[in-house]
Amino acid sequence: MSDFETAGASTAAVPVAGVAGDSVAHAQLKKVKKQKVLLMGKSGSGKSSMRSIIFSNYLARDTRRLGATIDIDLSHVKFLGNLTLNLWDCGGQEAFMENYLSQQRAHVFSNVGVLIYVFDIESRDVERDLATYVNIISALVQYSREAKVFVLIHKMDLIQPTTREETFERRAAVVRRKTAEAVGIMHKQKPEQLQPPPPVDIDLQLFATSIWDQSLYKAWASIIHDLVPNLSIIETQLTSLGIAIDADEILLFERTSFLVVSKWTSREGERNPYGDRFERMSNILKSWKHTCSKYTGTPRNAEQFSDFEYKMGATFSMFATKFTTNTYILVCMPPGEARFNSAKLNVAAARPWFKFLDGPVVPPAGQGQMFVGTPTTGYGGEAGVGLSEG
Ligand SMILES: Nc1nc2c(ncn2[C@@H]2O[C@H](COP(=O)(O)OP(=O)(O)OP(=O)(O)O)[C@@H](O)[C@H]2O)c(=O)[nH]1
Ligand SMILES: [Mg+2]
Repeated sequence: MSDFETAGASTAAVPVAGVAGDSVAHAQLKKVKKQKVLLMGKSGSGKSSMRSIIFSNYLARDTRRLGATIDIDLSHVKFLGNLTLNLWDCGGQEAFMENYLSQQRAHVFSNVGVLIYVFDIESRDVERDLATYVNIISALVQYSREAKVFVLIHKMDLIQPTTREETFERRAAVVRRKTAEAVGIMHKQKPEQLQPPPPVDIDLQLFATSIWDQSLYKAWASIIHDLVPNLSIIETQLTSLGIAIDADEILLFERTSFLVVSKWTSREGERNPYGDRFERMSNILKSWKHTCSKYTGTPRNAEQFSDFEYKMGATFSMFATKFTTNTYILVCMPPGEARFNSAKLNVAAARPWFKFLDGPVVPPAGQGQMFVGTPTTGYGGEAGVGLSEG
């Protein structure tokens, strides 16, 4: 029995407290946010490949055709309508790197929100790669000391599965040490300062990645997670919805990248032993989208599916459906036809309350609230029972 039912909610309609119907929450919504994201690393390390897979619907094998990036390839990726990623894909050939660190230094490293640095695990000149990395971190600290740093130890598919974890940990330890060194160099470069500069506490996260599996989605979901505006409101609303429909898990995906923007998991759902299920779902849904495109002849970037249902007998049910203009939602729940149908109706009813994900904020008119019925009340008879008007 869910907490929801335990609370004695046996009526057809139950207001979900504190969600978007609450005008205070809407007043707190933040407006459009721009983030400068630097994508750097040695030439051939895989920067443009991952960018093309995540944001341009490339298949992993398509990346073999990519040419080396000349200077900086600048793209503006609209994410969820209210976040724009200014993605600076910086060609990694030595001459370009030297140029970023000298003539273009201020231009490249100012106002950076996130630096994603990619190391090719198979590189033959590790010392040189690390020396370049130290120089890049020094420049970043000089111009954007608040920036977050994500280091991707990439092409892990080329390492034997049995030694992958150990290889990653060893390389990660070296990168952490070099990052600390880079910050130290910055301090030494300013002896003329009377006051010692404040300590730089670099926000560094490391991931083992490959374009050939779901690890890429895990890393990129973490990168965008902290950038998404209004995350706490999204999380509050997903929690309310999840509890109300008695789900085990809800995932919210951005529609083009299929990166998980936010998720909610019930106590029961937390017992799921597959810790990588989120990025696996991103990978599966995106592959499925490609397959739909192939067999329907629709362009890869077009919307190919609006609904995906899966009922696994007495084990579980799930559906993934188009939610708002910029998102898909996936709901996983215990089996049962009434519960399934009720959840689908409730998700549809909740849609207007997540409209803020699509861009400029328009608070819902009137005093409406997101109402939902319990899974036990069902919706078989009167359509819209328990749904209020917004
Ligand atoms: N095995 C393997 N190959 C990869 C992976 N990621 C990218 N590649 C390959 O690496 C090659 C170079 O990739 P790019 O993305 O063009 O490299 P880049 O970092 O953008 O290079 P520059 O633009 O010159 O800086 C391509 O042939 C990709 O298919 C990976 O995870 N595993
Ligand atoms: Mg490139």
